[in-house]
Amino acid sequence: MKLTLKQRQFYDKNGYLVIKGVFTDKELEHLDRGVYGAVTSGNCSSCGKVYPSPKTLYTVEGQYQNDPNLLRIGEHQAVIDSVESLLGGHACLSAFVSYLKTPGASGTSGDYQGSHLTGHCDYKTYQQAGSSLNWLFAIIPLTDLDNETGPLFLSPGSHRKSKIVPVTDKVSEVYRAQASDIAPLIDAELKRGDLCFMHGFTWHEGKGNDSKHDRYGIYLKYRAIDAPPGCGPQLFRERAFSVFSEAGKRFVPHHGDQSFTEARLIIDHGGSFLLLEDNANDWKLPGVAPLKKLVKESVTADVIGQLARSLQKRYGLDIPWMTYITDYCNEDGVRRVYAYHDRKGIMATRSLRSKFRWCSGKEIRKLKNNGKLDHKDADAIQRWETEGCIRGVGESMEQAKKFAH
Ligand SMILES: O=C(O)CCC(=O)C(=O)O
Ligand SMILES: [Fe+2]
Repeated sequence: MKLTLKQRQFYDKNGYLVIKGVFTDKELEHLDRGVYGAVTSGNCSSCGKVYPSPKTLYTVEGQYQNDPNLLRIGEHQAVIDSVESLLGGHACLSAFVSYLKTPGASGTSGDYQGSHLTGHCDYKTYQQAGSSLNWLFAIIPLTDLDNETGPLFLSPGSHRKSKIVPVTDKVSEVYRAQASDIAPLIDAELKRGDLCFMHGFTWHEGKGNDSKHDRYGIYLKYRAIDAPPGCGPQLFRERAFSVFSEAGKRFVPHHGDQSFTEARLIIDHGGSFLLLEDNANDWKLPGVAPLKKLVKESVTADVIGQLARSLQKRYGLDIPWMTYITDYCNEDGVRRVYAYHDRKGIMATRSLRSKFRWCSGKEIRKLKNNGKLDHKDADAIQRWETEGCIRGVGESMEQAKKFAH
């Protein structure tokens, strides 16, 4: 399904687009089966409440599912053609969630920066999907979101009130719009079988379920391939990845069954990189290993938090933000690497203990060739230097809440 120029212009102006009646009854029944299969079998999060408990939100995370009825919607032609047209190039899934709210369940909570009690914007530096600088929602309601069931409200044009502002030549931050900056939220009047695209900066609110039936639907998040999440992606389990077709696997680039066991940081001061002495004259990027057990709801933000706290505690390095570069897998688990641009030279000028050294790109390559620097560290530095990405800042939840704009 190709979007018309008019549809793309509507999306650019309003930060959302609704296409009516996209899915066939058969396709919708597959999705029903997928959502209810997960909810009734308990393969979802619900604070331990067995379905059907009243006033309960059941969250089905596609990352942990293996049912084609549910997962194959992530590569549905009508969805991905439009997504890639709106994001301006190749895209991938950054989150795959289905929400089911039983009668009496409340609406969404407010923005984390506190300017609205129920409406919010999901660009968040501490979230695996929300911290990309170019992402959107593809929403597929599976019930009519009428007044009783709980409409999806959104604020037309609100996506333009948040601003992307460069921090360095490689990384940008977002000045997030506040509730007072945006137009009033309106009912998107979504019905079962519609497809709604919503910009990642668009303010919105899902109302509570005052009806006598379940309110449920699919909320997919896609990001442009060249706009990685500042705080790093969460991994789809291999069993979820394997459900996608050969052609559809490109929508799930981050997958694996291992957990995060280590995190390292590239500190870049004008093309010089900070290395830490390893044993016997070898060098490595500073970091933390092993990581302690991660908080399930915010794994990626927790990795940043543990890395930041460890670098502060062990070496006195204060890192205000980091941006995700890549992951390396070995038998023990996943090592995640981030970068920080020490633009002001705060770290470069302080007297670091002798076990640190600053190295130019040339010295990095020499150390690597002499077997004195881990190849993965050298690779991460090269990616940071050469990859043409639109990178945003990633933060731990505490940092995001402390330094919020
Ligand atoms: O309940 C809804 O329709 C909105 C959910 C929401 O805010 C979200 O998925 O980010
Ligand atoms: Fe939201």
